[in-house]
Amino acid sequence: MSGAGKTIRQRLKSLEQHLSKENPVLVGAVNSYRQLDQVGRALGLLNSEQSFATRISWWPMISVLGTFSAGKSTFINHYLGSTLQQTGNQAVDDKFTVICYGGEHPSQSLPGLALDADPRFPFYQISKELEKVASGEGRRVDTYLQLKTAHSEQLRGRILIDSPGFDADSQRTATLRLTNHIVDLSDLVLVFFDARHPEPGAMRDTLSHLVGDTIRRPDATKFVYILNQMDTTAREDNPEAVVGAWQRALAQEGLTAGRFYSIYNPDVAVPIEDAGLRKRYEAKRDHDLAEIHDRIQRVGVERA
Ligand SMILES: Nc1nc2c(ncn2[C@@H]2O[C@H](COP(=O)(O)OP(=O)(O)OP(=O)(O)O)[C@@H](O)[C@H]2O)c(=O)[nH]1
Ligand SMILES: [Mg+2]
Repeated sequence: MSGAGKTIRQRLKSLEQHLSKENPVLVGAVNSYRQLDQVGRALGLLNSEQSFATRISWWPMISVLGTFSAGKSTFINHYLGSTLQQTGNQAVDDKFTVICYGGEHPSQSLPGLALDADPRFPFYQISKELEKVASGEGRRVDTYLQLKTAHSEQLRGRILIDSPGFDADSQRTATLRLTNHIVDLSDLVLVFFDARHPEPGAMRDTLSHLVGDTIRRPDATKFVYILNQMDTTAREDNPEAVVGAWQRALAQEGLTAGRFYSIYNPDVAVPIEDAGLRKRYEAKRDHDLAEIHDRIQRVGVERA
């Protein structure tokens, strides 16, 4: 595994090597952390095997959250241009998946322990945090997290996080803790909802947890709200009504600012027979999808 037995010095060295391939402007920052660590050790804030460098995310992070089967994984696959993530209507993924650039190598899957042991990722020693909120769960970090590498240029210099469908009622404390951790560290948070269930009832829990808590944040602008599967409204041709109901539900949770998008996935959408209607739907989708992709692309640049 990436370095369970490595010293912090070796870890920082390998952090530099990875950064030089993906995000060269940040290489110099590692040294600043070495200096800061010396100060931290002198003050007794760090022991010899700790580093401030492990307390931030070195990779700009984009996370995808939202309701069950809203199309989170399908969106990520489409963005990456590969079938990395499993999709389907049966709650297929019950883990958070950290997706990072794998260079020329074929995709690889690694257990959550790899993330727990690697300071390049924002889950370094997360098992300790899980243990704090839910005794015994720290050891089970593999059931909550996995790491995947993919050969996609879209991933160079950034990481994407796919998440299991959010359901506050049945969510374990450890999952909620991880969700908060991810939201805190993310540069951009895409919150997915499903146009098949735009009414408040189906998404109340998700709304109050994911949205209700976000409005008071100083970094509220990093949240983007996406109503997906808009193709399913074509049969009744009522996209405005569906979007309106959804936006009212968000407003009820106190959310009136932020970016709202409505899209559907070109790869899996129900075909729209009527040519005029199809054009209208495609135009709206392409416009919104382009803006979302642009936001994702900009994340890496803005950070650097
Ligand atoms: N019609 C239509 N179907 C979609 C769209 N996006 C995704 N789907 C389908 O919806 C189902 C769920 O998609 P996923 O991508 O697995 O959804 P998810 O949000 O990752 O689901 P969980 O990880 O289980 O929460 C799959 O059968 C997809 O093919 C869309 O825009 N339109
Ligand atoms: Mg999924």
